[in-house]
Amino acid sequence: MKLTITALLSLPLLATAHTIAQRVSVNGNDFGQLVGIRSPDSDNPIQDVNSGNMACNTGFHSPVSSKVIDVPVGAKVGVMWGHVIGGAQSAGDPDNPIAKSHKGPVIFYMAKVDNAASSGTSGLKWFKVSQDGLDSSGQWGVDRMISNSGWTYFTMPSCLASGNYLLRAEIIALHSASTQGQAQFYMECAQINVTGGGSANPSTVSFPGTYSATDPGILINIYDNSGNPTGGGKPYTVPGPAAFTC
Ligand SMILES: *[C@@H]1O[C@H](CO)[C@@H](O)[C@H](O)[C@H]1NC(C)=O
Ligand SMILES: [Cu+2]
Repeated sequence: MKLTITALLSLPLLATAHTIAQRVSVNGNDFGQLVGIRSPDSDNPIQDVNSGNMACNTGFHSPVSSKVIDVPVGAKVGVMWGHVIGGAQSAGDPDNPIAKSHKGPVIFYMAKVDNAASSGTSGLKWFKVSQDGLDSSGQWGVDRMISNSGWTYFTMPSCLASGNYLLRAEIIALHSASTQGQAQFYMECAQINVTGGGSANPSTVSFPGTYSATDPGILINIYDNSGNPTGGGKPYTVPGPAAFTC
């Protein structure tokens, strides 16, 4: 009972302090606010894993960028998260880029499309290219994202086929995830053009479809006996398939 009360007390304080992915960089070149990425006006999470909006969110800030960002294979790709569009909601916003309570993994997926600027988002075939969950010291991908001023990174696999892709950047906030349906999913899709690639054919999954509300990385109590959100010494299983490697 002590455990439960301690955990609950640490939960709801910052429950409305959410996040939006809103900038893309390639090898350190920041393309700027809302360029080449479809970002919504609202920072609210999706909590229904079966929602059609699980692929690339909805309610985009208008106009949506028509930019398709070239990404050479092997490049360090960055996506930056902020509390609201533009980053801080007010000067010194403690919940920018996200509330510190929102522990969880940082994940990237990609889907091959004909034209990243105009592609729809239903029925796409997604593969995971990167995941950053919980490390042995109790630090989450979200902790590292906050330390990096909202930036999250992965390296573009060298064997992927050249051409247009949607790049799906995702954060799952697990502060209330011990109740089914309370994990918070944040995702935005960037419009990219992979260049210099190979001929790999990754196996794929669907959004919605690949996550279940009862997956061990989605329905989970992340608090230890003292109420610390460090996973209680247990390893964390990031939802979805393994990350693709060449
Ligand atoms: C993708 O890159 C290739 C190679 O540089 C280029 O020929 C093509 O026009 C680019 N496509 C888009 C949509 O940017
Ligand atoms: Cu939130």
